[in-house]
Formats: sequence, structure tokens, C-alpha cells
Amino acid sequence: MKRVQVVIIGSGPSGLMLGHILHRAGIDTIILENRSQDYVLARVRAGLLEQGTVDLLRDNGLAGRLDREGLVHRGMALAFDGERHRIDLAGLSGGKVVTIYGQTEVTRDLMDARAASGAPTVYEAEAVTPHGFDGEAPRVTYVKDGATHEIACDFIAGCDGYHGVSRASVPAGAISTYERVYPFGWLGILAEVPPVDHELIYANSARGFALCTMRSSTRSRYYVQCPLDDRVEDWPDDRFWDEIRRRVDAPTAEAMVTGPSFEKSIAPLRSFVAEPLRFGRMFLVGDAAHIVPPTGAKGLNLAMSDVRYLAEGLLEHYGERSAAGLDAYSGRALDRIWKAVRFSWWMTTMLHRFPDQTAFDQRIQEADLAYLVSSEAAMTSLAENYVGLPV
Ligand code: FAS
Ligand code: PHB
Repeated sequence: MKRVQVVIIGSGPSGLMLGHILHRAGIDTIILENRSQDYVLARVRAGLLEQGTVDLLRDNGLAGRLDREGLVHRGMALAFDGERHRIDLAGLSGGKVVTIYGQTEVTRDLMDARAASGAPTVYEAEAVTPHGFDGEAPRVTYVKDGATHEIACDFIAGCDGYHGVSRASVPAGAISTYERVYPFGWLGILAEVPPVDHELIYANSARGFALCTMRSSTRSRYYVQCPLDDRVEDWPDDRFWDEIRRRVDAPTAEAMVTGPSFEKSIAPLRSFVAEPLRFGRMFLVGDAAHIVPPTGAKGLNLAMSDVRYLAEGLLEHYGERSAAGLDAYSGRALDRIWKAVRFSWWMTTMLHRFPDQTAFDQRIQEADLAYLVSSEAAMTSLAENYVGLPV
């Protein structure tokens, strides 16, 4: 039976980043991914990186293209009631910034680094299944080209996202989950048009939420809140552009450059946390452990802080023969996870129109926003969460 020190399930940002750090430390890994490499790369997801994520990539020699192509942002704006209010992120957070660099590019950089390292990744691995992680001899089986393979290991890292097999393999009595499903989704488009502003604009309007973001100085990403039962076919480009311009302030609407979208998708929104994150010799990482509504731009960034904590624990285990880091992983990660889940819930609740929203709820939302932009303390709280709480 083949043996490695750590089997990583999933070749998304979590699995690839963990594999990269462990490989650099001489810890042998294999990544098992059930989709094709192209499929993984084709997924359009996050766009905004916290400073901690940029630092992690840079510390591991992965920020070359990011430093050339990433867009550093020192502020963002909230648009509501016909006005736009800038939040001075850097000024309110002691100089911290965020960087726009699409998850697709992060994943591409990580895949290139993995390929260059020679460390193995099996794409289109079927029936990946963790075994024996509650004992001292964990192993993982999978099927590739009709042949069944078995890998013995010391540890399993479940980096396989919300719908993955890792969390699903944990006995129901050993895990607790916490969830809130939001009664709307986000319809997102990509278009080769210049962004409407050099910073992000989050809009609260009676018609629903909208977000103006970007991927570069020539490529824009826009989102509008939509009903859960909407389909992409319900949203031809003309309807999308008309709708988003109704949801932002007038100067933003007038300045918006429209054009044909080349990607359009609808994502559901949920808050989800699994506890704990360790089950014997298996650890849950990233979206396998938690999901946040993208309103706070936390999903990918939380995955990266999980990776940082688990990698530190594994390096300590193999280096100093200490179990302290691994023993602390779940509690340490969950502390930061819940604070990000709270922030993402707060941003989502404050900025979206809920189907059952009463007139009282509406007034509270308006008061929330009015207080936020009138209070340096409130804006400081938003800023320090948005740029990323300490890792
Ligand atoms: P991922 O889901 O990215 O990767 C898991 C990998 O495991 C996938 O490649 C999957 O194919 C594989 N896998 C699954 N089951 C498997 C099995 N049984 N065997 C082997 N492999 C398996 N975050 C933001 O910060 N901002 C955003 O705007 C944003 N938008 C999003 C939009 C959508 C539609 C989604 C779904 C997520 C969005 N996110 C956003 C969150 C997203 O970026 C995640 O946080 C990020 O992908 C987490 O990375 P991973 O933990 O690696 O999980
Ligand atoms: C994105 O650029 O895709 C993005 C940015 C910030 C968010 C969500 C998505 O809060």
C-alpha cells in the first residue's frame, strides 16, 4: 500500500495552499481531487484578499503575479438612500489594505506551483473515501481509470468544500453544525468593461442589494441580490444592467460602463459552521468546515487562515514532535471563523432586502447604516473586520 504523511482531499485554494506549505517543509503529500483541473479553474468565485492571505502567499513564494497584477484597495463605499459613503479602510485600521485578485488566479498560481514542485495531485479521482481516521492508521481509497487505489497516511486534511466527503464521513454524533440559509441569492456577472469606480461599492436599496467590484482595470464583476428561484436565463444582460443601475446611487449609475457579460451565475447564500474541526487524524479545512455569505468577502480568506493554523500544527508535529499545534487547531480556527461568520452575517443583514422585512425592519436597517457612516467607532469596527482580524 502506498504511504504518504498527509493525504489532502480537494484541490481548491485550501488543499493547494496546504500542500504547498507542507511540501516546502519536506512533508510528503498527495492531493486527491474529484473534478478535472480545468473544471476547478473554471469556477468563478472570490475576488478580494485580506492582508493575511496576501502575506501567506508572499511568505510562501506565491505572490509574484499577485504583486504585479493585484489591485490594492485602501477604501470601499456604501451606497444607500441616494448617497455614497466612503469607508477609509487603511486610515481606520492602522494602514491595513485589501487586494483584488481573483480566486481563479490564486488557484492557477497554486496549481502551477504544485506542478513545478513535482508533488502528486490526482484529478478526476472518483469515490475518494477517508477511512480509519479515528484510529492510528488512517487511509484513503479512491478510484482512477477503473482501478481502486489505497493510500496509508499519518493525517487526512479534508479540504473538499461544503459538499465534500470529509465532513460527511464524520459520525453524526461526533459533529455539531450551525446554519442559517438566506432567502435570496447573488447573481454575478463578469464583463470586459472598466470598473465603475477604483474601489468597491456595496449598495442597499429598496429593490435589493448590489455590489460593484472588479478583477482588473478592464474587467468588472457585478452582483445583484435575486430571488432563490431565479435562473440565469431570467437575467439577460439588458435586465441586469438596468437593475443594478437602479440599485446604486445616481452618479454611480451614470458612470457605469455596460457591455456583454461572459460569465453569469447564481450562488445561494448561507452561514454554516461545523464543530469541532478535528476528528482523530482528520482535520476539516476551509469550506469543508464553514460557509459564509460573500457579503464580507471572507470565504477564501477564512480558508487561508485555517490552512495557516493546520500547517503550523503539522510542521510542529513533524519537526519538534509536538502535538500542541494540532491539538489547538480546532479551537484556534473556530475562534477566528465565528468572528468572520458574525461579520458576514451582519453585513448581509444590513445590506439586503429580506422578503419578510417589515416597515420596522426597514427603519432599523436605515438607522444601522446612518449610524455606521456617522460614527468613527462604527466605521473602525467595520474596517478592522473587513481588512481581516488578526490571524
Ligand atoms: P473549494 O470548494 O474551493 O474546493 C474544494 C475542492 O474539493 C473542489 O475543487 C472540489 O471539486 C473538491 N471536492 C469536493 N468533493 C470532493 C470529493 N468527494 N473528493 C475529492 N475532491 C472533492 N468567497 C469570497 O471570499 N468572496 C466571494 O465572492 C465568494 N464567492 C463565492 C461564490 C460561489 C458560487 C461559491 C460556491 C463560493 C464563493 N466564495 C467566495 C467562497 C469560496 O471562495 C470559498 O471560500 C473557497 O473556494 C474555499 O476554498 P476551499 O476550502 O478550497 O473549497
Ligand atoms: C468579488 O470581487 O467577487 C467580491 C468582492 C467582495 C465581496 C464579494 C465578492 O464581498
